[in-house]
Amino acid sequence: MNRFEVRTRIRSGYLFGIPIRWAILLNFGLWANAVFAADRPNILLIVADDLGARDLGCYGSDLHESPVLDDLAKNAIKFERAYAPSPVCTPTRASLMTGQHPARLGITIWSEGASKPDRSRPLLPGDSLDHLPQKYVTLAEKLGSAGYRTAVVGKWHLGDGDMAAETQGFEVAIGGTRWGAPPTFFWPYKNDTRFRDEFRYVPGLPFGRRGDYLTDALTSAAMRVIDDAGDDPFFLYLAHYAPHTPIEAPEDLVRKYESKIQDHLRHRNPTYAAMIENLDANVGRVIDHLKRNGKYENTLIVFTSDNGGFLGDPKGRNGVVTTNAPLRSGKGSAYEGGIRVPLIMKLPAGSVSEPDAIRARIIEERVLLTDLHFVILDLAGLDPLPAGTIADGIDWAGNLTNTEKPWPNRPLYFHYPHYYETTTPVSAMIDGDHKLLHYTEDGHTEVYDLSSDPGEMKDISAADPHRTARVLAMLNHWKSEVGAKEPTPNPQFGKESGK
Ligand SMILES: [Ca+2]
Repeated sequence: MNRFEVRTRIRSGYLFGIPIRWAILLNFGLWANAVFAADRPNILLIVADDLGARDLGCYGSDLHESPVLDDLAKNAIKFERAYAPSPVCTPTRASLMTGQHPARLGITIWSEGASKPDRSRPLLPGDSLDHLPQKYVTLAEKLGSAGYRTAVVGKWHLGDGDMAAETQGFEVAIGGTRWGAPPTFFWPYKNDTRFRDEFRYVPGLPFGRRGDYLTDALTSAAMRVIDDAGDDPFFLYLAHYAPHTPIEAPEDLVRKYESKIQDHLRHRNPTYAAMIENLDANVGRVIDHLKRNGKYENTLIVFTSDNGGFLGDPKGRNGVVTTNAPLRSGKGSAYEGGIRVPLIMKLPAGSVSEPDAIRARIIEERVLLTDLHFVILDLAGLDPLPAGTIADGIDWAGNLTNTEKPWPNRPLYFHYPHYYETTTPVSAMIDGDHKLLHYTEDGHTEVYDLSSDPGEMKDISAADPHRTARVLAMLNHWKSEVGAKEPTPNPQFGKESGK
């Protein structure tokens, strides 16, 4: 009897011929965890940083090469319309860990931005926490209590000290801090001068040599974690810093792309391209390691990114980084380029009854990364929604294993009460193909039909003002329900400083 049969029998009311109410009397929960932990699938959750929706070969890049992920997408499940719940790092990561929306968590900007809110603009940003409070039960805590060995390797960005990853359910944490990026991707991954106003470092890695590259080192650490889990099921959150700034990559790969750049290409940053090819090769190293150790088949692999591609700072250190075209805008924005991300999943063997028929699929439905919290728990054989769970995502694991099952319909919400190079404070709602954005600073609303206008070029808010008003009211209702923090007028804006 595998775990899926067990779950079916639990639903039927009997297990091993024992009525479930007796099993509950026998403290069934703990017993089941002890008996079946070894049978659970391993979970490898790889989250790239700032990787845009069009940055991989299989998602339409005309420059970046990503043969490993292309191959995984072709032979597994590729999502065409996956959304991060936030256009920036920390909120999306907090949402993955908790299954709650960033606006409900009160975490709406990256950690450093929450610590030092921008007071130079017409609106003061909505209040945001700079860490994930302990009161939440994280994905790692849930999986850990079901017998998983839990590790995070790479970016954490949800606090340090009392809020470090080690305090949020991860037995092992390597390479993560409250910071969103390393000062450099080259050994020793720290700065000898201050990075803005901080000395930054990447903790927990063994000795390296000059020229060693961070994505390679994190992957090696992840492979050791897999070895150290032995025969226990593991949850490995492999949170690569690449391809976030600073845009730096191994020299040989940069040269390769320098020779490939042409004026007509959409993607034209050779160093960024090299970061992505290196990231892809490192995903390949982990996959090969799983295969060598006989763990690949029973591992759920999820590959995604935390927000849309970073357009860059044309006059700054990083230059033009990427474009998410034909999607509009990029990181920070509630337009599609800021919130759409790649998402590829490989199911563990045993989770589907006809693996060949339904493993390789392209899914067009709109999904939210917050959903992954529940989908992963379900695929791990746990109850994703025990009584009392606050869920801002839905569990569509059943749709992956049963192609006949209709996908649930629900609106998607976004709330970014902050400024960024690409935006002023904005909230948005997607209902079917209908997308509404509301900009707080000047109060204007835009509406797009994503089916005919995926690039959000033609604002149709005036075409049906009643519908626009109704959808805006729904968005506002949702914001008040989750307690979304709003920006407020900045009384100091426009006044002389007095100096
Ligand atoms: Ca990010």
